[in-house]
Amino acid sequence: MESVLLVDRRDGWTLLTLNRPDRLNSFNEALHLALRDALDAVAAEESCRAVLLTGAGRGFCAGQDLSARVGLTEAPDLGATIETFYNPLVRRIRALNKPVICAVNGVAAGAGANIALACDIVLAAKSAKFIQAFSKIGLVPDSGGTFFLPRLVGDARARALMMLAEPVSATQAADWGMIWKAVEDADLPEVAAGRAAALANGPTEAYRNIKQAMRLSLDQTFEEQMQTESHFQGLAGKTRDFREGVMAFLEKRSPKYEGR
Ligand code: T3D
Repeated sequence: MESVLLVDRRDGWTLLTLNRPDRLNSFNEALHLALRDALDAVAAEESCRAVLLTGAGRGFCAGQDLSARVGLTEAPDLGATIETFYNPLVRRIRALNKPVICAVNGVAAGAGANIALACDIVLAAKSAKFIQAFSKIGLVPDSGGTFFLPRLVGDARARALMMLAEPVSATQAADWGMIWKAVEDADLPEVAAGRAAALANGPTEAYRNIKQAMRLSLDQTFEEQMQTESHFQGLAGKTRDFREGVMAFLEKRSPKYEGR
């Protein structure tokens, strides 16, 4: 049987493909565990300096596999499944010590939409859609959706998206600042791989600290954030990549970053 997650180690970066295409790559326990293990593995691999997450087939991810929720006789404790599966996944993506690009190749619904938004850079095929599908089945957004969406698109749009559960096209999502870019469907794999390769050849420590500084900026005051910036700049100034970046600039050549 083919794996529910395809892990493809490329030159300096890793492609992770959600692989349950006949269920629109919705999450069952096996997919959760496989993705969790893969993220832990790439976090520990020094040779991997960027991650690209995408989906197999025509969809990116339809959130929770609802067939696993059929025939429940008792009221399930969904809070517990969120704490056990979705929250640890989103925390891993946010805290990963290297950049994560998400290539949304098709529909991203429910937790699938919010897992995409948890990534550092989101590219989407023009035919892709983002749907906060939760309220359609009587649920509330999870996987960080109530945190990310108002910050990305503003309160008014976030509320309407969550309550109306209407699809947002990739182009609209890009216009609203919900994602970075919408690209032609046929171009998505190549554009996303190009970006992952570029990040894999970049100053990894700087990227890691950009992630941390951005994470802190969501909760901190201006003064606290200024201190955060000086802290991280202090660290960046001690990296070999900073020295290389400056030398390359002065010598008018492309830098060769080592990621440290
Ligand atoms: O339970 C907990 O642990 C709480 C956590 C919740 C997290 C969540 O993510 S809740 C939200 C769950 N997701 C949804 O409600 C989305 C359900 N899916 C859809 O609304 C639609 O499928 C889409 C809008 C995403 C796509 O529509 P469309 O018309 O392009 O495709 P389709 O025909 O509906 O789906 C294709 C197949 O995938 C179909 O199977 P079939 O008929 O070909 O055998 C469909 O049943 C299956 N599929 C799609 N989404 C799911 C799914 N199967 C299981 N779970 C799904 N989420």
